[in-house]
Amino acid sequence: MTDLVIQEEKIIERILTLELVRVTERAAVAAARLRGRGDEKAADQAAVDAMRRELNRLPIDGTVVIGEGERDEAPMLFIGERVGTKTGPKVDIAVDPLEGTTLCAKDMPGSIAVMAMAKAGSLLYAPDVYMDKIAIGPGYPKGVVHIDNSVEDNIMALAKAKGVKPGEITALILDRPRHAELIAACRRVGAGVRLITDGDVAGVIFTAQADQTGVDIYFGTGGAPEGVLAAGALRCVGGQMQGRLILDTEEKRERSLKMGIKDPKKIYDMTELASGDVIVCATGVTDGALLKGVRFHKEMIETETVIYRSVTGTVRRIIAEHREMEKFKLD
Ligand code: VTB
Repeated sequence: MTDLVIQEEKIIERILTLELVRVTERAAVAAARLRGRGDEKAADQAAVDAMRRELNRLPIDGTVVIGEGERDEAPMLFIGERVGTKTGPKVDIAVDPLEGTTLCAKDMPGSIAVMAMAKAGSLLYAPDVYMDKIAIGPGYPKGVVHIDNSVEDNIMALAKAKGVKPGEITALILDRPRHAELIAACRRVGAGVRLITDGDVAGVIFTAQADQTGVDIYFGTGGAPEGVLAAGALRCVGGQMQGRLILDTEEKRERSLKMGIKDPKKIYDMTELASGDVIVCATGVTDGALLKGVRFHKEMIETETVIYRSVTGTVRRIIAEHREMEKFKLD
């Protein structure tokens, strides 16, 4: 088989790119109705319900590889659940119907409804564990940073490649006690640290837009599902990312082995986290640097969505005005 044939086999029907928009739009609007109400679970559930219903309308034979959890703990969008009309192409689906549930419950910046789709077998079948991650944007030589290098070395190398001083580098890190040493190490070498409370899918994507966001590098431990979604988007714009699952108990190692992960210490490159033709789609729930949140008007609902498609590197932003959304009841 030639490379070309392999490539073509991995390519997803182009029209599906736009179909995903409806899915994340619906999830975002459902969550936005519960924005700022202080109820994370209700907002998450609303997004899950809406995303699942809309996914089941797509002409795909989809399997959720990254979802709301394993079958016994998630009644909907569990890992392994089949979605779509089952008539179309076999695809992997990764969902995070409400990324940043706390952000939504508190109406703080950056919560999004996000999902990815790729030909079956393309997305890492990742258990819901932590992942150690490092990511930078496009334009750097390959391997300039590495997950196993010291923080100091990574920042020095990045600064050199960017042509600035280490003190002119900004790292984005989740504000968690587990990151105390990481944060201290960044500051020791002179770098600035921007802390976020949640939302590391967007956090990784920020590195790809350093001019606008001011973020040069993403470091730290976040959710593995979020890592796969972020890798899909970053692949499209050409940054670099590595991830390593944190399988620190026998139970987690066994669970991942069942999912096909043989080497618990493996470092996954961006293209191993999300390979082939990956489409990532995200709609803003609350306002954020990546996307504007949902706006409710008298007879119209406004949403902003971004869609990344890795095979062509296309990034589309869709601002939609929904006038009939409420008429078309989802059930
Ligand atoms: C991060 C963050 C997400 O999970 O991935 C985080 O970016 C990791 O888990 O928005 P902890 O909260 O336990 O640190 C989220 O907060 C989503 O739940």
